[in-house]
Amino acid sequence: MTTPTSGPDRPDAVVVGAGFAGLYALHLLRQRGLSVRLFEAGDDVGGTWYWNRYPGARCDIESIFYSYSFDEDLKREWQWSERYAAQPEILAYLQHVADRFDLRRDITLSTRVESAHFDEASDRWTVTTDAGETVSAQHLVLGVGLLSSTNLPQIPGRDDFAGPTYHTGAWPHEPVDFSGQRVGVIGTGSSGIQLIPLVAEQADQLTVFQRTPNFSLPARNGEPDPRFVKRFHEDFENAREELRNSSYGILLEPPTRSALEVSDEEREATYRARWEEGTLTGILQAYNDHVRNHEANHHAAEFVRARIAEMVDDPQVADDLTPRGYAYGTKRPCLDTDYYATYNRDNVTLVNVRRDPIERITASGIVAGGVRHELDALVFATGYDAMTGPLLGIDIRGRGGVRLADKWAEGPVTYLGISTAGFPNMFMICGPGSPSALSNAVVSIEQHVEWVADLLTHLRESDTEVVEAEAGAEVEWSEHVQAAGRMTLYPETDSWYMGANIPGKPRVFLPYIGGVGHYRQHCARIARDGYPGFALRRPARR
Ligand code: N01
Repeated sequence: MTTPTSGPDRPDAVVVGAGFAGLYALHLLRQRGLSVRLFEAGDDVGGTWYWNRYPGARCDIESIFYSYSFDEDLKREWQWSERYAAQPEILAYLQHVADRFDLRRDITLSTRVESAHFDEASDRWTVTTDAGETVSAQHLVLGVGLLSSTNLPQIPGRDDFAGPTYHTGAWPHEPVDFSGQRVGVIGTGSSGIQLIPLVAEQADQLTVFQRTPNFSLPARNGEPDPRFVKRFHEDFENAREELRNSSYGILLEPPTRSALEVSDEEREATYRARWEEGTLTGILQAYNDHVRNHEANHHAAEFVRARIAEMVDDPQVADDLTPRGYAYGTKRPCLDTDYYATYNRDNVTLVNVRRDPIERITASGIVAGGVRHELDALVFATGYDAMTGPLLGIDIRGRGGVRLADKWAEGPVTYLGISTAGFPNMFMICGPGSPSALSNAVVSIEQHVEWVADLLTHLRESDTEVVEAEAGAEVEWSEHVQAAGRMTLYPETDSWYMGANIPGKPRVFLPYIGGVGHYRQHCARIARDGYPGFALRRPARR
């Protein structure tokens, strides 16, 4: 009996995850003639935008940028209703993409990939799912997301709470009504900052438990910016090229001057203008040294701190909401609608848990600093085991049965954030060591997917079929990623970029800060030069 070369349980590639990354990977690999199976744990496509249904969830990069650019017609035909679209609209967009490109026929929903083991005898991946299916694939493409492995902190008594509990990243599908309730929210990152104003409007009482205040700018959401819409409609190719070769995957005039070379008046005027713009990085990108130089950073941070003091009526609450002790931008900054003003409401209480630590969760609420806060519902806006969590959540084993979790025990080591030695034909989309979290993820996803598709095409054309990062190349790249990080202020801060939000997680700067355009050119050069740093070979057995 001969082994079939393809079929539903023997595709050329298995793609994991049906978010922005997985959907495009499925589309492009299929276009390149590969047979593909995509597995998605959710009951529908959408990834992050399927799971994050909490009130206020929306993107904070302008939707015209935070959407695919691989297809001009798709770009033209989808009109975003807002500058920063809300979760239902982004989910509808991804559902539209799945239908428009006929992706669903190769997607298996409601099915979680549990393990992926590399079989050296056949040079193929054996992938098993929680539905009991086993598939053998030549390639494994991991589009599992950066922020999809939820973090529920180990607070004493966490499971004793008698009322409903929610995590922003696993929000129920049925509407949640907080009317008449006393609601507690733990966490004031991007998710908490979006959710808190809307819960405050609905709930009887809202108590926010804040450990670290964040820097947040007003979103000034509204109509999509007509300048950008026009550019993409009239000058698609050039606009796309500019986006793809930018520093962060957004159209932005790169700063050329230091914050320290201008007068106080000029700096203040620039910050004020940027404050009015309503963009995530407006102030940070006003000068070129905000994330490299403490003094420069201090100016920008002080400007935002002064705005918080203006917006919050109670001076003690304003002080508690004021971020200090870390450089602005080194924890992921936020964009909000009415966040600070929410604390002027009579039904909102802020608990500074640095001053009044959470002692325990009880059946009826939270005890912090000796005070009992009685609650009917509790929301964890406590973030994610970022970047490595979703990958290590799958039992991945490479050559010699080595577990990825063991290989990365001291932190992730990758070549270009795409590949890791000992795990042939396995590709991470926006893996650790790529711009990913420090960029517009959609632009970075497109670059990775296209680069991987080109590599797989090259393997076919050169009759090699097996590709693996070389150990030396990945060590060199990973050292470069850390060295680039050390040129900035990021490593000084406890953030999820550093793995510092998860107890016991190795402290490693997870994303690459070299910039989207620079990184793109580097990857293109590697492809052009015949993939140095990768070993290409023929398969063990067809
Ligand atoms: O998570 P976070 P997130 N006791 O890790 C606190 C993206 N995103 O879901 O800072 C008390 O940022 C924790 O405190 P601290 C975006 O990239 C994008 O909000 O660790 N508090 C922090 O305040 C973002 O960065 C969008 O001291 C505890 C909060 O919980 C990323 O996802 C929207 C605690 C977690 O903040 C993650 O954002 C949403 C404890 N034991 C998310 N443990 C947009 O596009 C944790 N905290 C707009």
